[in-house]
Amino acid sequence: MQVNLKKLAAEKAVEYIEDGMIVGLGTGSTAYWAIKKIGEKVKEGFKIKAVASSRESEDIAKESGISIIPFSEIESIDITIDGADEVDSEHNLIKGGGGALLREKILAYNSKKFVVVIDESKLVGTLGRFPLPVEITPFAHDFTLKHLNEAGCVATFRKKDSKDYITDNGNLIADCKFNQITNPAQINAQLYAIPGVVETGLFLNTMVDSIIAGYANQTIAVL
Ligand code: A5P
Repeated sequence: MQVNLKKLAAEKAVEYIEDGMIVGLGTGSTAYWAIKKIGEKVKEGFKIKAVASSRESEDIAKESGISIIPFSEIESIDITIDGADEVDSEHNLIKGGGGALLREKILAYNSKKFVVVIDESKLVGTLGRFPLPVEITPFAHDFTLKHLNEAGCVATFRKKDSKDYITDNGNLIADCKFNQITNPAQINAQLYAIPGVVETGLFLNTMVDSIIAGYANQTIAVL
């Protein structure tokens, strides 16, 4: 039987959650397993409250019996569990393959502990093979795309069913193919400086507390 490595890593991360905590729910096919596991624990009597990084995750959480609370009711988040598209050797991340990077970064930034769950295919030496998602305003989006391209990548608007992909925040996503991002902090700052850029999918290692990776030999490593 083939083991689901995303599930393995996600369920390990759920062990970090303690009764009574405020939990941030990530987005994507790995975070999905964490949400389902948290749902199981809630059914067993675990009392946690959650905030979600996307409408999709909010729906999965509600279906799983997890209470979603408004941000106005909390001061911070105890732990957020989320996936990633790439993790480099210094634990910088590319995120946003699922389009939720802005809300994901807000959750990560406001969390006491940010735990990233991946299968081993996400581990890379240097970031950049996965196109970096950048959320941009619809206003004057062609100008913004032009400046993204000048930053050393090939940037294209993400499409869904041949239409522009629209984020939960009503913005667009530009997927920026760099091939190699050798200095993530510098690229991040450079992209932020472009008016129209709302957020980048670069999550610098200063934001990351733990990385839990599932390996094909069915082991888990906490990095
Ligand atoms: C969602 O916007 C992303 O940041 C995801 O966390 C990332 O794309 C990883 O997704 P999977 O867990 O589906 O691979």
